Amino acid sequence: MSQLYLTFAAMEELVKKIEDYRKEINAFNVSGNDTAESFRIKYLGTKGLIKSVMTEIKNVPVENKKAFGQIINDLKLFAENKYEELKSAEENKRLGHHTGDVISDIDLTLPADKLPLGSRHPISLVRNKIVSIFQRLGFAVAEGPEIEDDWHNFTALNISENHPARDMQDTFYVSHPGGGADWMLRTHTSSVQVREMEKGKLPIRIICPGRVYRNETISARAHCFFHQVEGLYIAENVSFADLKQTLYFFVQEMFGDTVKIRFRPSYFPFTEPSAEMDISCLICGGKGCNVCKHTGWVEILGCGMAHPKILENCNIDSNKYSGFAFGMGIERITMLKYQIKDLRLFSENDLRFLKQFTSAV
Ligand code: 2NL
Repeated sequence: MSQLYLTFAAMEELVKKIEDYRKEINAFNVSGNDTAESFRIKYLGTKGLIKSVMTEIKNVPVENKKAFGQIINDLKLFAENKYEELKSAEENKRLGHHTGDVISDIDLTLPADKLPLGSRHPISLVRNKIVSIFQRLGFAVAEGPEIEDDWHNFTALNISENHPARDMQDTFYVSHPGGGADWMLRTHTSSVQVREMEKGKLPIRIICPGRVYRNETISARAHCFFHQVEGLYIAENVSFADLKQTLYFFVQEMFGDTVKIRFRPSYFPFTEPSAEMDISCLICGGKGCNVCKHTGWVEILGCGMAHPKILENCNIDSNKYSGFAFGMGIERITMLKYQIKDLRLFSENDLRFLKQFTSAV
């Protein structure tokens, strides 16, 4: 069967039709029933005029097909651009932009969307509380570096060369661009207190909150980093009674005034004598429960009188001055305060956990 191609006259007519459509499209404006959508249906729709001229291509003789394809494609692009113009013209009309007036269906008086509000980390809340209690007793906050040298972290604190705390198993040693002596992540904030003592300004009454690092296997009760507050008071005639009264005040402010304290003898290389302090169990009030392992008491901190040797190490005359020091883990205090059973919750960033601590302590 032979293909029936358009005659020359018919092709001329088709070109004319395409030119007419272009003129119509150019003149189209949105008004009344003439909308961007009616334009789309008329020209660009599946049964639209451009589709219908496209179907004519099959009847165009081979040598003219390419030229026809091009002018029809041009027309289609022209109509598509026009359609986008018409849509934005309609949108502008809807918003009243064309007249410059402010009538619009966007209500600018509506309250803004709620911004999700974060909450403080429980460790921060408890640290702030601890800091503010000691500030009321005249303690100033001191801070120092997390990467320390052997002197400030160990030697000045009377921690001997062969002390197990220095072991690779307990301490994270780091290489330092400056090279030289041993560098490490501080294992306690006592190093900050050494730096304060070395400044030579007395008396000293400071607390040192901060993050510390120990090379421990992570579990419900241990982590490779945790947070500490250490305190140091050095002046003339500071006694163990001053230490007891200071810590008793702290406990009453932190846990309430029905809480009792007790001291047990202990050992730290940097204090003599040394003690650990317990508080009466917050859960059972001392009657005995799981939290206090049926003893009625829970340990919250270590403390003692500053060892004369560390005073001398920092060029402080230990005949003239004496002092007390204490150290506590913020995680431990927080776990007791909120009955949190697993240390790992503090560093997992699970919002379901963190969102529970919105109010001030
Ligand atoms: C604990 C025990 C303690 C200290 C820290 C200290 C610091 C200097 C001098 C003397 Cl510069 N002592 N700090 C003293 C006793 C105990 O911490 O169990 N901490 C979590």
